[in-house]
Amino acid sequence: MCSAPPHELVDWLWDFDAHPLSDAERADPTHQQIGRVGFSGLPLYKTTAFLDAHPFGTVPAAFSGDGSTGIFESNSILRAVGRLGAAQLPLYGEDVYSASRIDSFLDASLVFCRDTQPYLLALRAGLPTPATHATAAAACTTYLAGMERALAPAREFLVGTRLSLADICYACELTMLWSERTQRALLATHALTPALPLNLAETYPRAARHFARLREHPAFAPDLAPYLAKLEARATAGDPPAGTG
Ligand SMILES: N[C@@H](CCC(=O)N[C@@H](CS)C(=O)NCC(=O)O)C(=O)O
Repeated sequence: MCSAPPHELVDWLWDFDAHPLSDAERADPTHQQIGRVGFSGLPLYKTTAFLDAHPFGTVPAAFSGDGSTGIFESNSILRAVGRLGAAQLPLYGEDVYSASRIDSFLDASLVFCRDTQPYLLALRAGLPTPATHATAAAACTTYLAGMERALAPAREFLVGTRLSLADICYACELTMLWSERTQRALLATHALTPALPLNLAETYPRAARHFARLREHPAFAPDLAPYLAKLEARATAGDPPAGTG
């Protein structure tokens, strides 16, 4: 497995054997592409084999062990991990129905992501627009209302009685949105407030509690806790002084 921060991917060769670009690879015209999402207008370097395996040319990108089969879309990569590790840890349901219900949550999460990604990318570029914000805010309302209902009256997990891919995906989606909390000053200059309500625990108490539980779960905490703590520290540092906001 190999990974790099998103901003470094412009200097990598996108391939089964992904690695930082050599000068010769950068100069090879067969590798040169123009990014569309998240790398809009930037040159990217993708091998023909990568594009054969990943027809939409996106990351995250997973492969079978021999590199012959590409798996794209993050939720499908999540499913592959769930299937590969089923004997050690069943995360993808106990039968056709529970697995399909997990799929239902993964699909709902993809729709949510589709509507929030343009906003998060615009925010990262320092250019949030009312239109991308409105779409993201509406997506948050739909997604969180569904999660709130799914967790009623006091369910511990989204599907069945154990942790599943549905919970993992939910934790990742909310974590992505958490980053906007560090951008409240920028949002305010555009007369906008975070699309994911700051008073989550009051508006969607079960959904908020579930996220709070998941971020502390031993399987999530090593990755999520430091990342969320960093975001929350930056968010607090950017808060207006008490009594002025
Ligand atoms: N829904 C997809 C989104 C993938 C996606 O949009 N990836 C962007 C980066 S955020 C990308 O690879 N862009 C490459 C390009 O524009 O050529 C997923 O979850 O995998």
